[in-house]
Amino acid sequence: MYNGVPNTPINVVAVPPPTPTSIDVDDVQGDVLVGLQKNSQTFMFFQINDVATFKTVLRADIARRLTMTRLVVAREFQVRDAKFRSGPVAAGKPAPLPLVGVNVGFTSAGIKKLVPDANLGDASFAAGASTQAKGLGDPVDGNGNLTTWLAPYTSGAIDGVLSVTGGDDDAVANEVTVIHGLLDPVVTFGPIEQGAVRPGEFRGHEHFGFSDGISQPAPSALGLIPFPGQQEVAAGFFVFGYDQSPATATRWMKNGSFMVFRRLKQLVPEFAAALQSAAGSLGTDADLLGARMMGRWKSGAPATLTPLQDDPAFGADATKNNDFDFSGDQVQRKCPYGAHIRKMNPRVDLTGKQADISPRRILRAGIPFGPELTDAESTSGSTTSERGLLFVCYQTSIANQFEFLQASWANNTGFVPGKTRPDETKAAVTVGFDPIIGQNGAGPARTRFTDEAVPNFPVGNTRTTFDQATDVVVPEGGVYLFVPSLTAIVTVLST
Ligand code: N7H
Repeated sequence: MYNGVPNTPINVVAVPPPTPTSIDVDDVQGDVLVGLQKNSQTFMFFQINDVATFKTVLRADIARRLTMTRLVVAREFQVRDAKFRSGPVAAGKPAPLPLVGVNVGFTSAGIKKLVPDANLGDASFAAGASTQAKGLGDPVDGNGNLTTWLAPYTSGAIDGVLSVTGGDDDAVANEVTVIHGLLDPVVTFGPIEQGAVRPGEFRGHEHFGFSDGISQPAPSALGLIPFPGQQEVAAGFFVFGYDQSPATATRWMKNGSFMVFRRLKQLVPEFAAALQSAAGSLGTDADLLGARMMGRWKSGAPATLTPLQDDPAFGADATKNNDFDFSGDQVQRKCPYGAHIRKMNPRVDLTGKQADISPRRILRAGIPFGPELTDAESTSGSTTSERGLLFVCYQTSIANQFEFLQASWANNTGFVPGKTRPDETKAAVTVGFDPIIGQNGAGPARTRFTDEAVPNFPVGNTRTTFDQATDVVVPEGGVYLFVPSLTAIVTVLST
């Protein structure tokens, strides 16, 4: 994801001319593999009222406004060039380039309106995000109804999304106005979600304060030169029609991808208070505890390489900040097995048949939403204004990728399996929940623990857990979408 941050890796070095083995960069929408450039983003969810007119507008007007991968790659160079010419950002902030981007995706209901007999062969997509949410541990009442989801997301009335991105709010707002002009009242828009990178020194950091958008797989055949430690993963895990993608149920799925959207509220002062209070009783400090639970310090410096203190220069250095595989940290002295980044990408922790984690990788493209924390909220330790992450990821199997990460890794206290304590007992380690996104949906209590809240070196025989009485990330909605190729849009979905 480009988010305008000076330390954001620009990892596209060269795109080869299309060859039979290359990605069709003119046919894959731009957010999927590289990520639309976004300082600001509006998600315009919609319901189609008039299918025939919608198809006409889609083919005649929307299709040519779509931002495909080739343009996104070219814009990465434009951004780099602008930064280079204006010198270090701190020396004189360059005005953001407008770089308006538009992508479109459809839910299963939306696809069926356009192609009534369509079957995309993905059971999670067909069922939809709200049906699948209980299996992800989202809070439910005794009748199985989602209790934290906002009404528009449980209504089943969403057929698709137009996501509009750009260098600033005005650029995005102008394009949103154009889209309203084209599609009102052919569709009914809603919900509308607004995301934006955080201001000033927090740019590139999510609301808990951690630098985000560091570790992404490099899709093969796209011409990326991976950074040290960056895993190259077959493009077929992210886009249909390439090596390793599931057999496509429908020919026109080629160059398309499944998009998972989740509105995740973050309880920022509550998380800070939980870290502070646990740090007090564990005899450690809250920043160290936070870094161990994330697996990175706020700057992005990885705990496994800088275990005891933050190192902002390290965190900002894309040639170093992902160059580790936990092989030197097999007794979780530096980074707990349960840390968010280790749960989500355990690297060499998995052995045997599971050792190749390529089938579990996702491409993330989210953006924060909501206002900055106020002093009053910090002081009271209680959220009064909603803020969080508009989480987005791309994959070719929702069940094997996003849902598997959430349900079978983040929520699974036994994951990573097979670890033992470094002391003479050699007792099995129960890793616990992902302390950021893990959800204990087993009962109403939802309490969670994560093993080894403080470093256990040099003695290696002290055992502690970070216990959390409440969730700090609360799902408020979600949508599963298919982001089709341009070819599918103009030849199948709009005819
Ligand atoms: Fe996570 N955070 O900002 O606190 N995530 N995440 N995530 N996440 C990562 O490498 C965060 C969520 C992954 O390869 C970082 O970019 C927050 C969900 C994966 O090392 C930070 C939320 C899922 C990785 C965060 C959230 C994932 C990753 C480190 C929710 C999937 C890469 C910076 C509000 C189910 C792991 C970075 C790797 C990294 C945060 C959600 C997955 C700081 C706040 C729902 C795969």
